[in-house]
Amino acid sequence: MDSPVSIIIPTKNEGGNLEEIFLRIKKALENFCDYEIILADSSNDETRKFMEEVIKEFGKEHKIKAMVLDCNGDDLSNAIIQSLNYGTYDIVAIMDGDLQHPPEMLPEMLKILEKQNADIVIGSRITKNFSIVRTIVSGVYRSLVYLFVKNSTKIRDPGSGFFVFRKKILENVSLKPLGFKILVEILDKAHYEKVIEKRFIFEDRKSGTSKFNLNQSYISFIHLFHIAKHNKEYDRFLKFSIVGASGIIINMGCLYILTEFFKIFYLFSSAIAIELSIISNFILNDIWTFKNERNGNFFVRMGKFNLSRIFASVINVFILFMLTIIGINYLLANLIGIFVATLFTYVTSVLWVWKR
Ligand SMILES: Nc1nc2c(ncn2[C@@H]2O[C@H](COP(=O)(O)OP(=O)(O)OP(=O)(O)O)[C@@H](O)[C@H]2O)c(=O)[nH]1
Ligand SMILES: [Mg+2]
Repeated sequence: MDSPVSIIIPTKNEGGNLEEIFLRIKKALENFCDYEIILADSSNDETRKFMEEVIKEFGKEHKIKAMVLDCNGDDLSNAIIQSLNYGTYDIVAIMDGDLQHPPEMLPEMLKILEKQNADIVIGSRITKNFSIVRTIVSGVYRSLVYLFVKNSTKIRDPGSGFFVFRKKILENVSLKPLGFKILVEILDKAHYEKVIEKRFIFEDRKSGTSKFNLNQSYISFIHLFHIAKHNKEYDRFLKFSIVGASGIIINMGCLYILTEFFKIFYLFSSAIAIELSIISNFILNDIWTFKNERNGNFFVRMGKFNLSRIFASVINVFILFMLTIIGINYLLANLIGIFVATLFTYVTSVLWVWKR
C-alpha cells in the first residue's frame, strides 16, 4: 500500500505493553506501508520516562518512528486530539495501548479504507468477557447514540476506540469530546460519507490496569448529552413532547364531546378519543417534528406510529400494574409508566417510523 499512516495510541500507565505493541505493529506493517507512532500519554507515574527510553533504544534497533507526547491531565479523547496536530500523514489510526486492539488488523482496515474509498473504517468489538453491568451500560449507551447521533444507526459499534480514518474529514471541524468515546464525537461532527466496519474479538487486556469504571460511563453519557444539544436533537425531542401534550388535550376534548353531546358510552368515547389523538399526533409529527425524515408511504408511517403507540400503552399499563403491586401509589406509578411509554414511542419514532 502507498499511503503512510499516523498511529495514535492513547496511554495511561501502559509501560508494560509498550514493547509488545511496537513489535506487533512493526510485524504487521513493515512490508505494508510507512507509519509513525504517537503515544498520547497521560501517565501519572514513572511510565513516561520509561517510554521515552524504550522509544530511544527500540527505535534505534528496529527503525521505528515513534514519539511520546506529554498529555498530562488530558483524558483519552483530548489526548488524541492533541496528537492529531503532531501526525504528519493523511491517514490516521487510533488504537488502545493495552493490546485489546490487535495491530494485525491494521493492514486489512487500511486496505478497506483505500480500496473501498471509505472515510472511516471501524474495528467493531465482539466482546466476550464484559460483565453484566458493562453489557447493560454499553447497550443503553449504544441505543442513545443511535437516537442522538445522525447516520449512526447502521453502525454496529459506534463506541469503539479502534478505527482508521482520513484526516481531511476533520477539516474545519471543532471537536469537543469528553471521556473515552472520541469516535462518537467524530461521527457526529466530521465530514464523511462512507463508514465500513470490520469485526474483531476484543480480548482481555494483557497487562496494566483498566481505566474503565462507572464514572467513565457517566462521562460518556454527559458527552452524549452535549452532542444532542449541539446537533439540535434536543429540539426534536422538545417538539415531540409538545405534540404529545397537544394529544392529551385532543384526547380529553374528544372524550368530553363524544360522551356529553353524542351520548356515546364513555369507554367507547375513550377508545375513539385515543385513536383520534394518535392520528393528530401522527400528523403533527409528520409535518413538523420529523418533516425532513418523511420516507416512504404516508399510510405505512401512520400504521407504524399506531402500532408503536398501542405497544407503548401496553408498556404503560404493565408498569402501572407492576409498580402498584410493590406498593407505589397508582398515580405516581402511572406517571412513571407514561414516561417510559413516551420514551419508547420516541425511540420507535426516530428509529422506525421516520427512519433517518
Ligand atoms: N492519554 C490518556 N489515555 C488514557 C486515559 N485513560 C485511559 N487511557 C488509555 O486509553 C486506552 C483505553 O483505556 P482502557 O483502560 O483500556 O479502557 P477499556 O479498554 O475501555 O477498558 P478495559 O476493557 O477494562 O481495558 C488505554 O490505552 C489506556 O491507557 C487518559 O486519561 N489519558
Ligand atoms: Mg482496554
